[in-house]
Amino acid sequence: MAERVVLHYFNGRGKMESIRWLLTVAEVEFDEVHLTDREQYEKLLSDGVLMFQQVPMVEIDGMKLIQTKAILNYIAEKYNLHGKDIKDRAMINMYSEGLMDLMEMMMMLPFTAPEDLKTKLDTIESKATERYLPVFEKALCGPVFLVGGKLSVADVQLLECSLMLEEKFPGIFAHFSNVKAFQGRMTRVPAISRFLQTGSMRKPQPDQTYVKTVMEVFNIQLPIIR
Ligand code: GSN
Repeated sequence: MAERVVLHYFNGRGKMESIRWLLTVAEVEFDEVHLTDREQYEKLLSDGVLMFQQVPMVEIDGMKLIQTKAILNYIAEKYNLHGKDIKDRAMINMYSEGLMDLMEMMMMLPFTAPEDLKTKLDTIESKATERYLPVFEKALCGPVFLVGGKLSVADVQLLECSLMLEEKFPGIFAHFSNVKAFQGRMTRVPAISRFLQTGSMRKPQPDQTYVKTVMEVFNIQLPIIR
């Protein structure tokens, strides 16, 4: 029997959350080892399992994979969530990169100086509504999925991103009815519906405990984002 997939990361969303989402949609069960202190991180470093001294790290199929995109691509390829050919894949990667850019902006919010928070939120909201959402609204005018009539990693990331956006900006989809309808369809997929219920492996919005742990593990001072 194949060994279970093990995720090494904080007990929070960060860069690992998209991986949790993708495994969930692929219906792959996983375990998690949470980084809670500096010693644990130093042990991973001294064991030589973090190629670039960074997490996320995922144990899968006898490998210890690092780099979020490489991990997502491996899972997407393995579970047929990466389109039918290289042209589909190019489109999927384009959408996926755009969504990661937007989600990374939101990921950094808890590490932002309080006096800069409003400006950062305003920038994210206007980028979301003027740059990113129009692209997805157009792509979903008719089709059920973003690329090739088939569920892909880009769809999973769009769903994750749409839920993150709504947490910060309720009503943001008022002028993006195709994206909102897509979100509704996706949340009715049984594995996704289970993931959205309390007690699943989905992580809540980052809180002060998460921020404090990340800072302690990496020996960093706040604010790291200005
Ligand atoms: O996408 C990736 O996996 C890499 N390109 C970046 C991973 C990364 O930045 N990991 C951070 C923690 S998660 N947050 O942003 C990390 O391990 N930082 C420690 C360090 O020394 O860089």
